[in-house]
Amino acid sequence: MRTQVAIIGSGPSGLLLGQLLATVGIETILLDRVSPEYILGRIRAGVLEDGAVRLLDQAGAGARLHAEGLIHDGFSLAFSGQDHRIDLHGLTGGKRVTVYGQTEVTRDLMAGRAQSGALSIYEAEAVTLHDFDRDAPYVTYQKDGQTHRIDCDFIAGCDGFHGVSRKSVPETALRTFEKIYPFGWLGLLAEVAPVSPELIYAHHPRGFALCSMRSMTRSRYYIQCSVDETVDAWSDERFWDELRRRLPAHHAEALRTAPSFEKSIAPLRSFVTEPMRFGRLFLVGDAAHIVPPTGAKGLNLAASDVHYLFEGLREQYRDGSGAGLEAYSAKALARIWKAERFSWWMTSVLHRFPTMGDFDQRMQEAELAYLAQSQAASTALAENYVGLPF
Ligand code: RFL
Ligand code: PHB
Repeated sequence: MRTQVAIIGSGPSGLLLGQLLATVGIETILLDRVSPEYILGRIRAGVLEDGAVRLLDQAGAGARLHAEGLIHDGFSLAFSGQDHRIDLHGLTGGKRVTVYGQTEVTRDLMAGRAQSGALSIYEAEAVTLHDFDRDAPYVTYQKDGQTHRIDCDFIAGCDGFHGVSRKSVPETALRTFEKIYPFGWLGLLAEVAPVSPELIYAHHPRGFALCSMRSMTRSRYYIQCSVDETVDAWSDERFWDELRRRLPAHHAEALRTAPSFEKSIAPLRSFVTEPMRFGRLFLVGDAAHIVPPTGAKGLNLAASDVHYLFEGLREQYRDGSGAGLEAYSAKALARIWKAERFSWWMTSVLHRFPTMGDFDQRMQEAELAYLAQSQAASTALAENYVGLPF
């Protein structure tokens, strides 16, 4: 088989890139290790920046998002038993975010790809990247007991943090930066109205909590937990009790509960690989970088990477110029490091670290109080939360 761009990974990065390339007639074949059903069973991001929404529109995948997504003009920072609203819309001159689950983004993109007739190969085993440091790269994989080969011009490594693409690059050719946090997030999904119409990011001496949602009848809640915790140790009752303890009293009283239908623990990590290009291989999204979810940036960063790579590939095929592809890594990384800083900072201010003493607790409370009172400080928070330009 032959294609122009081989895309490894059918998460939001790979699917969005494929749909954007299809709009300008660039052919792709997409490979994933698992099935579409498995991918759609993963519950992940919930908050989209305007830039990500624009790209989904450009890819022709925005219709349901506009019909069903919830526009949020602000969120609450809860600490010392009180709410402090961050007015995203007012502080950023009219910007806002859209609450629409990654599962739904992925479903919409998969439907678009199926409609366009582009080839997707799921449950592809032993995906291997070859000769991307030369002129004629190719990808091999196994399916139904046979080895297959795809020749291509470029390979887009959109296969997430545990994928094969980054690992195919010689270790000496890349530099990685990593920070692992000493806690995780336990997340729960339930068919029940959210406790409040806006998200609540709650700081508490017992640990961080987040009240989010997927719709006005479906809630997504998270509580900070220790890294060695298992889901089995958390009955729904225990989860709801712990969540209530971390919220201001009026929210704890208003919280409505229902049986959970998904519960999972995610570790928190910051990670960046430099550079993001090796010859004809480009790393995109979680394959190149990870942020802790506190700033809601992971999926949005994947979208901005895709934008830069799409523009580079379009320029290459339309004008024969490699300038955009040359600039891909530097442009993407400039935005990534700023989102890394923001996500690290949100995580540092809002979580309980095992080494914290009373002094550190007061420092966090003072920082949050300053944020709530100072227009300059809350503007900086709002500007990053709605997304820096790209
Ligand atoms: P994905 O989604 O991990 O997709 C990678 C795909 O590659 C496949 N794959 C392979 N295919 C072939 N061969 C191999 N060897 C392969 N290895 C892997 C996988 O099966 C998979 O289908 O990466 P992508 O596309 O870069 O997308 C990144 C986002 O998924 C991620 O950044 C976000 O989910 C992060 N995130 C959030 N981001 C936001 O912007 N806003 C949020 O509110 C937000 N909340 C979150 C989050 C992530 C979370 N978790 C669980 C990590 C909340 C949580 C709890
Ligand atoms: C979510 O709804 O899953 C979500 C929302 C905001 C975050 C992280 C996750 O910062």
